[in-house]
Amino acid sequence: MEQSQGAVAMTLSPAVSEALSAGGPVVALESTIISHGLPRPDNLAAAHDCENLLRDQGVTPATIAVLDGQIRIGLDADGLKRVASDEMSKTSVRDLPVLLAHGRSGATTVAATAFLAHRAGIRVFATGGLGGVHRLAAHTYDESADLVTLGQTPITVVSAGVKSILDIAATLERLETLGVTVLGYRTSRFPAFWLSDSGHDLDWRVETPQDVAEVMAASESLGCRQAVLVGNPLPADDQLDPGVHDAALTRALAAAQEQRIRGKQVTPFLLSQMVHATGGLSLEVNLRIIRSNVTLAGAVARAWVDRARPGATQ
Ligand code: PSU
Ligand code: MN
Repeated sequence: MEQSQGAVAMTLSPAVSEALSAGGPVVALESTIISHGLPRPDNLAAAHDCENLLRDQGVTPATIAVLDGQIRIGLDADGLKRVASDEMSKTSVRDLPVLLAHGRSGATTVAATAFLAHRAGIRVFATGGLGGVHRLAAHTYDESADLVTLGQTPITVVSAGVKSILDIAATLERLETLGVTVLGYRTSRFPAFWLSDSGHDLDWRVETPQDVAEVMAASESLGCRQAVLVGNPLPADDQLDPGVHDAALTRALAAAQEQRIRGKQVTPFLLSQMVHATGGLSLEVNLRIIRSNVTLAGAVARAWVDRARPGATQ
């Protein structure tokens, strides 16, 4: 269904359109993780898996991408297949105008997905790991647009913190500066994606999806324009073995330096190097992270709509 939000036309899938008009729970999912974050063919299976995990909870999935210059909120099987199999550009907010003007296709990052989901009226978004400040940012200025966008977009993002390929301390400083509300889900430590604990303390901890929904409601009532970030760690038993992780990360970072990887190639390059250097173990952990975040985001989306319906069962 074509829906005009301001001047921009967005195509909502019938399921997403119905759920939003009925005030039902909806969770946005990004497409860069499918196109650039996971190797084929696991990527397509993971995309379907995430959607089904949400449907099993009675939540409508809205995977977001741009196809042939059209903003698509909720993809059909063909759309998911295209994102997983076609060569598609990694699309941040700044790329959206060009894709629309030129009728091009692109897989949306956390930044572009959050931007579009908010405009479609979606309140909750699940990803694997948010982008952040890269380790050599003092020299390269490489900071993900995910951070700036979350500083300007009132949406709740469930993420396993940020990837350990990044400068996590600097990322937390930037989240503070940008006014993003950061919550630890059943933890007081910021997760580091493959690792459950980055070693960095968080100020705020929540215990239930309802707690998250209360914070969202308070943020909205204050008129905050910033996101709420829910850091959801894997249980320690499910994380990547820290020894394996550290050795692989050293190799991955060295390879990026040697090959002078720059710009938007940095994150996909490091992710694929990690898969290689861990003999596929990082991929298994990555898939567990996505499933866990999608499941929690579904529960948060349900808690959010249940708040708005007094007397509804929790
Ligand atoms: N986390 C993952 N896999 C990914 C990404 C994050 O587990 O593929 C993607 C997201 O789309 C995120 C992007 O927005 O990487 C960040 O890229 P950059 O550092 O270039 O902003
Ligand atoms: Mn970058």
